[in-house]
Amino acid sequence: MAVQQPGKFTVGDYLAERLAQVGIRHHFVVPGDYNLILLDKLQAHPDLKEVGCANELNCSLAAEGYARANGVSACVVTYSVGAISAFNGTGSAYAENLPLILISGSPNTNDPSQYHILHHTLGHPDYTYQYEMAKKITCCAVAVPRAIDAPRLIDRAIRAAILARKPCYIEIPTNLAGATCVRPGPISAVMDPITSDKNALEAAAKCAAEYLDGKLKPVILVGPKAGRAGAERELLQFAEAMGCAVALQPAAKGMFPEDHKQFVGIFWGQVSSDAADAMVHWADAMICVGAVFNDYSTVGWTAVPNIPLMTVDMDHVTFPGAHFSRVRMSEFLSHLATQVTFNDTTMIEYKRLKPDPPHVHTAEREEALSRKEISRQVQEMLTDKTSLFVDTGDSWFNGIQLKLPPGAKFEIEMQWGHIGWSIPAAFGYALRHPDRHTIVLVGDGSFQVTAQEVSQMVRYKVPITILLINNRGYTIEVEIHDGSYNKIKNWDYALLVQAFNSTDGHAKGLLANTAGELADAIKMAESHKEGPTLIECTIDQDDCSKELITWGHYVAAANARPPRNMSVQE
Ligand code: TPU
Ligand code: MG
Repeated sequence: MAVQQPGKFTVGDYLAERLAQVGIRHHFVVPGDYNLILLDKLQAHPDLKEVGCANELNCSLAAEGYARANGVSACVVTYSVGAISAFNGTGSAYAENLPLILISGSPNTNDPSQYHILHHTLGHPDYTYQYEMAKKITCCAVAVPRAIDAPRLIDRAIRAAILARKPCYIEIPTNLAGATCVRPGPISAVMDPITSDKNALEAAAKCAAEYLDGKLKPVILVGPKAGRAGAERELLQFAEAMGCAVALQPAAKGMFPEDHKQFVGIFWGQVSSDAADAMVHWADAMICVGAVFNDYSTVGWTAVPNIPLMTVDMDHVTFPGAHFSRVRMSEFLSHLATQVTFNDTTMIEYKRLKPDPPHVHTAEREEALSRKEISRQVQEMLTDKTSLFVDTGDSWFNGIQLKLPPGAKFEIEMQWGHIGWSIPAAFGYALRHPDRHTIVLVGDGSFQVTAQEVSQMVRYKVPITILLINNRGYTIEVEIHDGSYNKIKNWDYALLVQAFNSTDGHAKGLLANTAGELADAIKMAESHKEGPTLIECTIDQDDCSKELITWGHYVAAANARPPRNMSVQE
């Protein structure tokens, strides 16, 4: 604990107070001499709990996961050696629309003018490079030059992040964290949202009515930004007012209830679930709510909708031939819900197209474990209290195919797609939601990137269940483009967990080679509350989903398109 000088309020205290006021209860840190005084100040705040991470990549991804659970998060690192690693998780927060506050300590304010060469830096006395780099991956970057500037700059960065649902960057020199500072003003100045422009909202609603006029088969397509905009309740209200089919993009899974009668599956081109692709192709009007069309979600550009779209984004609405800025998604959807005409034509068609429930084979106890059997058993684990994290690899496809019971939550990082994200992100998330059962589906290759963070789950006694699918390599890469680089060194994953336990930990590491062993391991995991349980599930190298093979084929084709500007001779 820092020794607090009574009556002295500092830059570090100011930052601590603002973090607590925006609702942060855990801040993720890796110490270094440029941030130690700052860490003392944050530690001294009664509402903030410091959470140490094994490295700055994991620290930033833990904060990324915490932002998913909490709406906003903070990651505190040291200069360059720390911050440049933390830029990766910050990039994830940018791509995934999460307000992560990246805070870095920095050199003493006297050093640049004295042309001092400092440790942890590039070795030349221009110390602006980190701030310049941070500008590219945040919505607002500030470097505090004097204590007097801290309140204004800290408030500016945090407000920008909260409004834009993007990360921000705050750089605090080592000799300013403990410098005297004024106390913060009302937090509403930082937190209060910008409401829609009334005229734009009305005009957009009118345009929506015109767009839908005369259309017979409207479909709603929900994308990941619907959840990030906090518009799930209004989306439901709007969808029920429309009465039409609702399909979700893969990264939006969980943002609309899957047991709802209007849910028609995950639209993911040729690897869609249920009959979502048929419904989307059948539609004559498509209301895209927070949709993101990238190469992954469109299966290498093979599934781009070919009808004019109405696009509802986080803070604007676009139609063929019209655009309305400063229209908030939630306000627009609830407003539109009162204006639209009920039209359930697509639901009548869906009843005809909906595939019958698949026949699911239950493996015998002694049968060698397979991907299908893992999915079957994971499906049975899901309850209203589950939060399921799926990492890059076949875990994406297996996760997307699962049926989420009401209340279950689903987390995927499909825009940034950093292998290993799920381990630190689930750790950060679970600290904020100790009431939920966090389950992670992760491949062996992904796990090896961020495995150290299992040791924090041990340290903080977080009962996450990790199902590590060991197919001995980078199968998703094999399906996109194979080579010897897709093979990896095998580990004894269950034993690794024992190493993290050392003498005082309570994690369990289990190995499942058969269906029966997996069932027993899951039972053990469900009753184990003193720390994480890692279950290594071994499957054959070639045992992957058909969706991965199809998707991999088209993504590879998109990657391989020849340059367009080739000369005729070539
Ligand atoms: O199911 P499976 O075997 O595909 O999953 P696993 O074992 O986790 O392998 C994932 C392989 C993979 C790589 C190497 N998926 N994407 N990549 C490329 C990649 C490299 N580095 C980072 C940080 N993220 C990536 N997505
Ligand atoms: Mg693998």
